[in-house]
Amino acid sequence: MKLYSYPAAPNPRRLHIFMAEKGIEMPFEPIDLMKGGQFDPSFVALNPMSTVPVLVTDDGTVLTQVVAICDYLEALHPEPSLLGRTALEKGEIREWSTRIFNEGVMAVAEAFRKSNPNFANRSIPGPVSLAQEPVLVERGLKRLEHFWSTLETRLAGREFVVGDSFSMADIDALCACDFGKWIRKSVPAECVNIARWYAVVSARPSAKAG
Ligand SMILES: N[C@@H](CCC(=O)N[C@@H](CS)C(=O)NCC(=O)O)C(=O)O
Repeated sequence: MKLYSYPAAPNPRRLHIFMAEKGIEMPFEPIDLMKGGQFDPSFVALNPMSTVPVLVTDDGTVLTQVVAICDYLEALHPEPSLLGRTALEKGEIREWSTRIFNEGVMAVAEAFRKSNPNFANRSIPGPVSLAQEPVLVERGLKRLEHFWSTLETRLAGREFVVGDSFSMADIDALCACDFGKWIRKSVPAECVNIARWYAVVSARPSAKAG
């Protein structure tokens, strides 16, 4: 097995925290997104979408999506469970992970990629060249406000996003909160439930992965 990644970026970080929680280590090749490593022909041959992370399994299968890689690794390393043990836990974790990704991570991505000069004509990851649309920055920021309020409500009276243990939903929420800092948007001061939860999950050793 071999992992190609750039751990500091938000999507790879989701995977690196997941692996750290499970104590999974594997051969690793850094793909430096700051230096355009994702467009190197040898990497494009592996993943034509030019995104990280990428996992190549022992039989040569290429997985390019964080959720797919996590599903695969959870099946190989079930403990500790991060994707749920019961049918209901699995459903609820997927429900919240997906919402947090779409409503939180993607809201920040929208505001970040559509405004940062380093991403001119690269407003979405991958090989398609698209101009930055300032209107999407505003939209991303509004979506992010809505996300904070959704997460704040969800965490009222809860230690973790789903159930009574740390899961992928917490990993995704942690990465969404930290990604917000890339656009200088910290969790609003009035979100006391998020602040309490964040103090706990960001103190886990795995949070340093990525
Ligand atoms: N759908 C992919 C998305 C991965 C993705 O967007 N990765 C970003 C880093 S966070 C990337 O590789 N960006 C390359 C670029 O910006 O050119 C997944 O879930 O893993």
